[in-house]
Amino acid sequence: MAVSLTRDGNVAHLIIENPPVNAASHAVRAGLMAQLAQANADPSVHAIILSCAGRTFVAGADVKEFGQPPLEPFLPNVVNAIEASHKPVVAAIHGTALGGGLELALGCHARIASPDAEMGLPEVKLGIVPGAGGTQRLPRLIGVAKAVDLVSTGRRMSAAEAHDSGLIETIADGDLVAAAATLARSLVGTEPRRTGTIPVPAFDATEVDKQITAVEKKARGQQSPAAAARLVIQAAQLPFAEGLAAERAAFLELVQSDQSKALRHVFAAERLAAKILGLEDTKPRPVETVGVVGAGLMGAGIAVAFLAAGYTVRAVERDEASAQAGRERIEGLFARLLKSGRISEAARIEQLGRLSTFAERAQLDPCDLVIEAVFDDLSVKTELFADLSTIVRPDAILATNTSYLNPDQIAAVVTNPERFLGLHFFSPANIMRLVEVVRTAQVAPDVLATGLAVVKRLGKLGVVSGVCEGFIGNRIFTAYRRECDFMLEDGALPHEIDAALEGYGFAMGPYAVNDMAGLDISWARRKRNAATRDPARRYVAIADRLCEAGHFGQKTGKGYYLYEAGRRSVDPEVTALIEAASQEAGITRRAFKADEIVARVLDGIVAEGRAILDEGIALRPSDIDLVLINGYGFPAWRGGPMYQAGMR
Ligand code: 3H9
Repeated sequence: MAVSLTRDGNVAHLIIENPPVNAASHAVRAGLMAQLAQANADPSVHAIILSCAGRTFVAGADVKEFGQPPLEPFLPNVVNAIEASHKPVVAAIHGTALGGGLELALGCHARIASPDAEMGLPEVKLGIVPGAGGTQRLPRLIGVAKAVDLVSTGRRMSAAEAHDSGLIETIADGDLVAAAATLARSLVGTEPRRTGTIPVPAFDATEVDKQITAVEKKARGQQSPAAAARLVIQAAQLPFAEGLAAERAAFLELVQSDQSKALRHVFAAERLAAKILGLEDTKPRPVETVGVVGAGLMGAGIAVAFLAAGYTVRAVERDEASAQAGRERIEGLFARLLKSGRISEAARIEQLGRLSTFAERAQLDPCDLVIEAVFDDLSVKTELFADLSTIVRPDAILATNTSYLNPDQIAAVVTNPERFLGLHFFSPANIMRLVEVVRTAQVAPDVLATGLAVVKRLGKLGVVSGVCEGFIGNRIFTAYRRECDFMLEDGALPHEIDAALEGYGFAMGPYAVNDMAGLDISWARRKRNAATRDPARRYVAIADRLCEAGHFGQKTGKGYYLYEAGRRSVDPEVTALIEAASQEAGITRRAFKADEIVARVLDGIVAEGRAILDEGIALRPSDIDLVLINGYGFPAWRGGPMYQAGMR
């Protein structure tokens, strides 16, 4: 039975059991209605607790039911029935109360949570708005500004934040259900506090308008974040029942939208990415102590990511001064996290307490996993891994963070090469969610499984890639850039290409990205590869010309654009240089419309994506979608390039 009823004296206990995440499927909704009615009809019941079995409170509506004809009772009616109960109902929350799960809790008359519980309304991430009263009840408890933040970002609140903001009454000390029963008993005989009857606290309308403008800008074409935010404002403007009706109408409309379908594809793709044929029953190796070799920008970001996930980190640099500089870099990243409010001072101290920095590689000997982030050069890496092979246990895992080198060539120097794989992080590594887990030729199944498990514990998204130059992401990005450079030489200008792609929803156009990253890194690579380049292939020399003219990007104040006083503008010198390059190549320049630019880029990406699939480098089209969305700013609400191309 999806919902059972047990008794503890005069308290009835409704327990939802619908593994794996207690989604509010039809059986749960029907069970809740039936058991609630029974508890209310029984005169010996004076109060009710709602809790869940298993690892979490209800994590949301059942996404598998979206797109199917809805079956009664609908979730909003279940929440209304709980709210209307004349006996007090207490939600006992553990794990993650998300979406429809939090909406169920909002319908209860009091909420108590475990200290490690999290709560949120992540519907916008699925291209929808909450559909069971979330936008109308939440502001009544936590105020409009905070509710706008939560519904438009979909972020989760910790139990502590939920308590401070008034979302929950208590954090349980010890046994959650026992504490919930005590709370429920204390409410017996009092009038239930119905969230829908609480007035929305006064708020600063000008400030909230600004907040919504910022939400719209950040959404880059996605509808649901601003729609959810506006519904929160309506909670303050409309009678409760009308607000609920407006929310339901918006939910039903958005759930049918192309944006929601695309985002549901992304949701499913993320779960699928973790499922690797042949690894179903493979147990990952235990990893607690992690070595990071090289504490530059990338290494420091990687170290912070591991520390934040609870690992013990030993970072190694080549000498004392570099080790000290590395420590300072890591501390600097933590200082930034603290300043932006992403972590507390207590967490910063605790996490940094698990870091040691050294100038000797021998100090890596207790590590279960060592990942390198040193200069991307084959001889540097082979020397390092040959040495590491003699330092760590024979079963300790070794990983390279190389972007372009062939990991199988590095594996050749590793003793027990089956413990070697690639973990390709994206910069800044403590922020970017994507990690390509690179399947080397000899990697053991449990080592690959460990790579995926570690990435998951980091809170990141792992996508398995085979070995090829640039793996999935950089190889496709090279094709994408090639297409843009062809258009540059044929007649488009950098700001036109960037504007077209940003208009499509990309976080940033490729030339603005390149200016930020620096033009010199890829210039050095092109020079290294010049001798082996196929002379029959079209080659656009504009990037080389820019570098020769000292345009290395933002750091030199000029790249594809001019940077003055922190402002970016079109650089006439660059326009002249591009026009000269076209002339030199014998090309008569022509105008490009935004649509054509976008179509050319998408075609280029999809063609390379198909090649990558044919070669078995990516396991499925949806993995390519995830890489582009999470590593290269492709708009998630379009579902990814392969989804757009109909490969679903
Ligand atoms: C909503 O609530 C709308 C309402 O406002 C209005 C309604 C009228 N449904 O992620 P995991 C499955 S919208 C069905 O690997 P974790 C998932 O597919 C919803 N299934 O675990 C996977 O199955 P499988 C708002 C779901 O521990 C398994 O559970 N809620 C759902 O890393 C394990 O998932 C959300 O958006 C679902 N809602 O993370 C929450 N959720 O093993 C979305 C998960 O067959 N969920 N599954 O592949 C999450 O964020 C994470 O799953 C969670 C657990 C944090 C809960």
